[in-house]
Order: sequence, then structure tokens, then C-alpha cells
Amino acid sequence: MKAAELFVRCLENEGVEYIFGVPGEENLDVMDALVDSSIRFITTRHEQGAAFMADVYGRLTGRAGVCLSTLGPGATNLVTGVADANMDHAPVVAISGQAGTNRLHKESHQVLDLEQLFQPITKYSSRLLTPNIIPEVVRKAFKLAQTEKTGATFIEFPENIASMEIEAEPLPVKFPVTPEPARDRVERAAEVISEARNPIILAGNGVVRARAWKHLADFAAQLDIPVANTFMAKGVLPFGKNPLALGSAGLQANDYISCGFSRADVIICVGYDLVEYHPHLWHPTRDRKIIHIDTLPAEVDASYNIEAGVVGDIKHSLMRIQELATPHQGQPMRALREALIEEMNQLRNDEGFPIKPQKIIWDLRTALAMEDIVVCDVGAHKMWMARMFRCEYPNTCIISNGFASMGIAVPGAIAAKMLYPDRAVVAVTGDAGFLMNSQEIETATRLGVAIVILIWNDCGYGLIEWKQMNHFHRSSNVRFGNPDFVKYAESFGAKGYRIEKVGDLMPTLKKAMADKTVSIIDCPVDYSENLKLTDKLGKLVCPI
Ligand SMILES: Cc1ncc(C[n+]2csc(CCOP(=O)(O)OP(=O)(O)O)c2C)c(N)n1
Ligand SMILES: [Mg+2]
Repeated sequence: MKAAELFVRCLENEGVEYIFGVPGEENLDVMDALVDSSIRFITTRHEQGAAFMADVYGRLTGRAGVCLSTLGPGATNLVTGVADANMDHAPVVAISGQAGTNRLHKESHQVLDLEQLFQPITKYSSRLLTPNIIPEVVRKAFKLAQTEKTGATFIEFPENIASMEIEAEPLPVKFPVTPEPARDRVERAAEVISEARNPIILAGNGVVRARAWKHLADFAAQLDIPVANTFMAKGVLPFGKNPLALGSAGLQANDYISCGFSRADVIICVGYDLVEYHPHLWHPTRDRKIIHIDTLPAEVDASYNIEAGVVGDIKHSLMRIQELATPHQGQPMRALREALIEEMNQLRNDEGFPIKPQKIIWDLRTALAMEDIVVCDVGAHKMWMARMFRCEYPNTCIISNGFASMGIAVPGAIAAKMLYPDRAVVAVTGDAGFLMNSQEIETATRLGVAIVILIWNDCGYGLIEWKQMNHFHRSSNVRFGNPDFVKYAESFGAKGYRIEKVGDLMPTLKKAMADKTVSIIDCPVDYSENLKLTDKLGKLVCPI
């Protein structure tokens, strides 16, 4: 068979359902081999869209999402989405075509050294220099992408290799098992927790990746320790139902949860990735005892000097420590949760227009069922969503908080809806991030993937303006104009809605969710609330 065919068989062997991508001249053989494959190719309108779709597919399934491009400009277009997946620890395998090996050594049309280009943004970057290695390279790319800490890998496939003849078989797929934690570390962690006066848990996305949220809830309940979560661990404890849930930590500013960290003497980090939230922001004093529970040893950071590192399967680590540690009593941090809930509820009947972020979130939460999925973009809206959108289940509010690239929401929502056609899926995005990948609306309408896109319209780079005003009390180059989003939607054959008064939002959301096609809601937002929040949190008097 052709090497391209073997390559596609290896992908099938890995259980690949979809490849998101843009075909090119240098992957003709792979594209042709896909015609006879069970794998469905999802033709996108930009390689970045393809990479973000693979990224969110990987987050939601734990299996590698796959994206594909041609050489040179196609591959450079993949870069942002691949980097995002890698830094956010989403399993992704990216594949690109390449010129034949007879012209890689010299100046040549569209040739870039892609293996090198992808090295710093992947766990493994490889070039198929001979067809014999295809089964090993593909297996390795999937194994590394799907093994903790999960992330992106890259395969470069030169066109002349793809058309060669080869007889070989895919390698069997095996999943490595994360080992049990070392007994002495478990004992040390249990001892520190038992002796603590005010312990707190910081749960990160590693808990979601390990599917260990039930174990975490048991651990917290039995030891009576409150839990803060990073943005990417939203829903790890059901916020509404579990009184130990303190909400999200990660705002760069002071917040209620900061009071929890400063009050704590022991901070138990579970599946926490430092990329999400600098330790110096929650541990400036560097004098608390930190317990690190994760699948890999802790990253070195001056503010993350650990007392006990429990490395191994997170579920087992939590169970073993729980067996040995002495439970605490009383919940001195409950006031933090109550203060946050009060704030979440405060503006639910607000009549202001443009609509305040808190009110948009209230209406969105009310319109959606708890199993429905929100994919958030990056900007001021993300900060509000992370802080105030309640989640009862993990992976129901997807946030990129490692690489934190704008442009993920629309393509990400498409991937989420393909995986969960029976749930409503809403892309919550700023007006800037929306236009970075809005071309994928065509992909969604072509595929019949009925997502809702909720644009927070402030005619500006809101988050940057927020920061500029905080630092310099004036803004610089953050304002822009927008197209008519309703007409824009209609030009794609999608539905467009404009919110003209506060009372429009809830019925429009419900209507959009019932639409059988893509719906785009243009919702003016009142970002004067941003500075009010900064001001309020600056003057925060800890409720505990
Ligand atoms: C691709 C990319 N470019 C730039 C940034 C830096 N950045 C972060 S938020 C932001 C503004 C986002 O504006 P918008 O999408 O309108 O959201 P808003 O802040 O207004 O809610 C920018 C420029 C980024 N994170 N990603
Ligand atoms: Mg904006």
C-alpha cells in the first residue's frame, strides 16, 4: 500500500473519528487515502479554526483531537491553536504536509523547517523521513499527546514519502497506567493536613483530566476542607450543591478567594497546573505549607515550595491520604462563598442597558441547563464568566487559561456541539475574539452544527482597556468599529439577533437555543462594571 494509506490506517487504529483541517497540494495522497477511510474529514475555513476544534475535542474527550494542514503557510496557521492545546494540556495531534525530501535542504517554495517550528509548542515534533517509521511515529504522537500532562504533538509528512509503497501494520494501542503514590509521601501529606488549622484545596484542570472530581468531592467532604478551583477546573465541585465550593481563583486582582489563601496555613494543590495562575499571586508570603498532589512532580517556582509531593494517580492519592488524615471541623471559609453568591445574585433584575456583565451571566445561566456547554473566549468577558458563571459539572464551561488565546470560542463550540449534539452549546465571546475565527460559521452551517454565539459587544479590546485604565488611568488604541452582526450572520445563512433592551436577552437566548442552525446574538455590554469591580476588590475587607 501507499505510505499515506498506512498513515491513515494508523490514525484509524488510534480511534480517530475526525480530522479538522484544510487540504493542500503537499498532502494530496493523505487526502486521497481519507476517501476510503472511516475517519470523517471536517473541512474548515482556516487552519487555526481546525486546531482549536481539535483542542476542544481533546479537552472534552481526553482523546487526541487531530488537525491537518499543508506545509508552510498552512502549518504556520495551525501554530496558535496547537500552542493553545499544548499549554492548556489538551491532547492534540497536528499533522502537516511537507515538500519532498529532495528539496528540504535548500531555499524552496513554501518550505519551512516545520519539525523545528513546532518543537517549542509541542511535547513531540517529528518528520516522517522514511515510510517504515510511520507506525512508530503515529503511535508515539498519540501516546505522548494522551499521557499526562497531556498536550500537543506534531507530525510532518513530506509528499514524496507519502506516495511511496510500504507493507506494514499499525502498532497495538496501549494506555500507560499512572502508578500509585509513594507511601511515605502519602503519610507526610496526611500528617500535614491533620496538623493544619486552616487548610484549603486549590483544584486544577488535572483533576478534570484524571476524571477524579468525585474523589475530590469525597476527600473534601470527609476532611471538611473547602475547595477553590482554577478557571479550567470550573464545575469540579458542583458549585450550587456543594457548600465546600468556594468558586474560581485566578483573577489577577484581589478577590474573596484571596482571603482564603491568606488565611490558610496549608494549601493542598490537586492537579494544579502553574500555567493557569502564578503561585506568587495566591502565595506571596511563601510561608504556607503546600501539598502537591498530581501525576507529575511539581514545577519549580519560588512561591511553590512544597512540603509534601504526592505524585501518582490522583484518584488513588486522594483516597490514600483521606484514609490517614484526621478530619477538620467547622467551615471558617464559608463566608467567602456566601459573599460570592450574594454578588452573583445582586444584579439579576438589573434594568441597565447596555447590559451589565453580571446580568448577562445571570440570564445565560438561567437559560441553559446544567449539562449544557459554554465555550468561553479570552477577554474581559472571560474574567466575568470564570468568576460568576456557576457550574455543576466539569467541562461545561471551557476556558483557555494556559495559553489563553483569543479566537477559541467559535471553533471550540463547533467541536463541542459535534460531540454533544443533544446539549445546547454556546460560544461566549468578545467582539474582537469573535472576528478572529468567525469564518468557521460557514463550517458550522455547512455541517448543520447548531451552536449559539453570544457576542459581548463593547467595540473594543475590553480586557486591555481595563488593564490600561488600572495602570495609567487612560486608554491606548483599544477601540474599534464592528460590522452589523445580524447582517453578518444572515450572510452565512445563520440567524442574527440584536439585543436592544435588557428584557430581550433571556427570550432571545431561549429562541437561539431552539434554532436548528447557527445563531449569533449581538449583546451590548456595559464594561464600566470592570473598573467598579477593580475598585470594589481593591477596597475588599475580608469577610473571614
Ligand atoms: C490571539 C490573541 N491576541 C491578543 C491577546 C491579548 N488580549 C487578551 S484579551 C484581549 C482583548 C479581547 O477583546 P474582546 O475579544 O473584544 O473581549 P473583551 O475583552 O472586550 O471582552 C486581547 C487583545 C490574546 N490573548 N490572544
Ligand atoms: Mg470587546
